[in-house]
Amino acid sequence: MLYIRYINSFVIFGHKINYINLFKQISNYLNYKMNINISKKELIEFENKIAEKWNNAEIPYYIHLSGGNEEQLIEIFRQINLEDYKISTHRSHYHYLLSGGSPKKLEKMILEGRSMHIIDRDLNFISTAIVSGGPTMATGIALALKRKKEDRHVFCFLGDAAEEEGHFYEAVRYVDGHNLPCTFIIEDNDRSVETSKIERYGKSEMRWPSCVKRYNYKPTTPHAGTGEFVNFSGTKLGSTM
Ligand SMILES: Cc1ncc(C[n+]2csc(CCOP(=O)(O)OP(=O)(O)O)c2C)c(N)n1
Ligand SMILES: [Mg+2]
Repeated sequence: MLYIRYINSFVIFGHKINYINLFKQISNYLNYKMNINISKKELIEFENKIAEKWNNAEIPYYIHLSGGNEEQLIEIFRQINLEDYKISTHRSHYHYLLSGGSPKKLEKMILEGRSMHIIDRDLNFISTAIVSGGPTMATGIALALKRKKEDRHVFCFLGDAAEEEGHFYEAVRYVDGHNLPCTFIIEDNDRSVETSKIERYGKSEMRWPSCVKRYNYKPTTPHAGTGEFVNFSGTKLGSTM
C-alpha cells in the first residue's frame, strides 16, 4: 500500500521513503549506468588529457597517472557492483572511472588538487595516499558489512610497495581469519616509486591467502607527474575548470 503522509516522504509497504534520497539514488544509478562501460581508449584519452594539463602547468598539485593496466582493470571491474566498496590508492583515476565515476567530476577533483584523495560516497569509492592505508579501512568496512549481514563486498587495491607494509599483513590475516567479504588486489608494477622488487627484498615472495589477488603490468607513465619539467610558479592554486 502506498500513501502520502509527510511533505518530504511517502510510505510504501511500511517503508518510509524520502523523495530527495530517492531522487538522488535514481540519479546516481543513471550516472553510474552512463559511465560504467568506459573503454580502454577512453581511459587512455582521459589520462592523456590530464597529462597535457599538467604539462601546461594547469595542475599545480601532485598527480599519479595510470597506464598499462587498462585491460586487467576492465576485467576486474566486471565483477564489481555499484553497491560494493572500492578502496583505491594514490593512483586512483582508472579505479574511479571504472567504478562508474563521471570523467567530468574526476577532472574537476584533479584540478582542485584532489588526485590522490578521490572520494565519492555515492559510488562507495574511497582512496588514500597513505601507502597501505587502504587495507585497514577495507577490513573495517568488511567487518561492518558482515555484522550487518549485508550482501556487499569490499575490493581494495594496493601497489606492490604497499604489499610490504605491516598494515597489509594484519589486514589480510584478519580478513582471512574472520572470513570477511573483502578482496585485496595487488597491482604489481614492480615499482616502489622507482625501486624494483629485487632491489627491495631480493628473491623473497610472500604466499598470501585466497583473499589476496595479484595482477602484473608494465606501467606506461612515470611514478608521478608526466616526466616533463614544468614551471608551476605563477600558477593559481585551487583553479577549477
Ligand atoms: C606511508 C607512506 N609511506 C611513503 C609514502 C610515499 N610514497 C608515495 S607512493 C609510494 C610508492 C607506492 O608504490 P606502490 O604501492 O607499488 O604503488 P605504485 O605507485 O607503484 O602504483 C611511496 C613510497 C606514502 N605516500 N605513504
Ligand atoms: Mg608499485
